[in-house]
Amino acid sequence: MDYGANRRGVDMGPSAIRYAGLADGLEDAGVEPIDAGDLHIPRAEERDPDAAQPREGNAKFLREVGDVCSRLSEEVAAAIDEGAFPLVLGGDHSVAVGSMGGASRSATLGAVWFDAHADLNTPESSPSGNVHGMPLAAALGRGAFAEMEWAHAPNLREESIAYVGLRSIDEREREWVRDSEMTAFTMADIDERGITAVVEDALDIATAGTDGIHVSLDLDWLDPKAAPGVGTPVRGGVTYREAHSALERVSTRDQREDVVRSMDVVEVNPILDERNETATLAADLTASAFGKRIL
Ligand code: 4U7
Ligand code: MN
Ligand code: MN
Ligand code: MN
Repeated sequence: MDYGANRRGVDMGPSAIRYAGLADGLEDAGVEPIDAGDLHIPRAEERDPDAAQPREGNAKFLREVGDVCSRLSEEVAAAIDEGAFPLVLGGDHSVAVGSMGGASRSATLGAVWFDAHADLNTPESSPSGNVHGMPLAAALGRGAFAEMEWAHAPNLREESIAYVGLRSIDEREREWVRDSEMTAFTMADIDERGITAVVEDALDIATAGTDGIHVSLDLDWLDPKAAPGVGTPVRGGVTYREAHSALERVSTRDQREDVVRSMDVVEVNPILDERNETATLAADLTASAFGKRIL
């Protein structure tokens, strides 16, 4: 879906990622992928013309996003109950509310947030009104989200959330991240300490005291040179190699401790992409996260 994004077109992300060979990459990683298909998303033309108007403060298409996330949360919880691993393809990052809601239904959850952005705006604080800038606030039930049942991920532990690669943050978000129990590793931390050390720390934080973790990969985490097909590019992101290294750490940890419960791969916008490069990268990084290696 693209209800939560600033630019149209991320709803085509899942097709582009499938086309780029996600299933083959997962098979190379030794997993048996089952494609559960797409959630039904009402087309833009069927949309309520008022829906683009901000509501609950400043949030566009909030009812539509809530409807999709409720259904996604059911699917994610059901997949986990069946012993499967839910891999959610966005779409814009607001889908993470459904992923984390489902993954935390019967378990305490930590999260590692690979993103240029903090995604901690509330409908009150958002400068844009786009819900893809709000999924962590929603899942934590902050601001106007406190009243919205679909938004709550009650077993998501704030102290078990770690950002990796943060470099674009709004003023209110900055205060909130500082005052929060979350840990933020910025690009400066990666510059100083290297990607592996930072990711290991993030995994330690997310796994300590939780039953498992959610991994959220926003493709704008990477530098726009490596991932041009995103709606909110920010210069100075991680390189192609750093990104692979990071997701390889995730799979190594999961192979050792079986801690990863769910993952989403979001914000790939094929309209803005160059030769499906960003979608291909998304597929390759996902294969790395599931354990694909060169040798
Ligand atoms: B993404 C932004 F103002 N913070 O809220 C906002 F800079 O899921 C950007 O990380 C949000 O891609 C980006 O609109 C959301 C903006
Ligand atoms: Mn982002
Ligand atoms: Mn994001
Ligand atoms: Mn596992």
